[in-house]
Amino acid sequence: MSDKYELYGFPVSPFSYLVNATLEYKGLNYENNIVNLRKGEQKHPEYLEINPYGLVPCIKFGETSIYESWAIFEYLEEKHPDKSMLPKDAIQKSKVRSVGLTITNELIPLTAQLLRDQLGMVPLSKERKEQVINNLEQKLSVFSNELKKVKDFCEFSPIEPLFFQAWMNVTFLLPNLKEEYPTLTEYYQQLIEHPSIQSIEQNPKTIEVRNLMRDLFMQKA
Ligand SMILES: N[C@@H](CCC(=O)N[C@@H](CS)C(=O)NCC(=O)O)C(=O)O
Repeated sequence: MSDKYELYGFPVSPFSYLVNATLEYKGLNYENNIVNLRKGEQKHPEYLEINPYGLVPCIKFGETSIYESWAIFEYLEEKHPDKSMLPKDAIQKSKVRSVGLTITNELIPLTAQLLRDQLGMVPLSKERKEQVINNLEQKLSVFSNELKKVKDFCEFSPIEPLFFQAWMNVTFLLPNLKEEYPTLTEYYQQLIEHPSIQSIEQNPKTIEVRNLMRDLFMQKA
């Protein structure tokens, strides 16, 4: 019997994107439920029953729910190993995790600070904003080298969806980085063509959220 998964996510979140792309790549049966972070739906009591921390993503099947994007990914990878998203070799596997976790733990939190500032949620002083941008740029330089070493270990790993959405967010805020990091821009362009990413991008729910966020940023600009 194949499990039917309920995905709870918000497409512009790279963490949600990782889980959505994993479900897509593995060809799993799932329903995509949008938790509108702009409306605060992640803090609604019904959602807190699924993820008591009130964050996306989360998956639910039967009575079980799992939160934390990497925990969800690891569960799906173990349960549905056919289309593996990790290399078999232990060293390569750890390297892919290192690079993927750097996106999660280093690049995304810095970008999130800039996004929250741009939306007026948690404004940054001019000085602090410059520090965050410098820090992000330094990390991107290292990341761009590290990525080269691992990107051919696996056809599609957590790195691809995490990077795809994170880079979209970074360059939305700082468009000049597209030219500063041509290898990252080129990699992003290649990823747009990937069938699992195409499938998410063509989903009307994704398009709706992307338009919503774009309008919101235009209003704030
Ligand atoms: N470590 C968590 C992070 C999840 C997270 O921070 N999600 C953000 C979206 S990118 C969220 O739900 N934010 C809503 C809020 O802070 O209220 C994971 O990997 O799943």
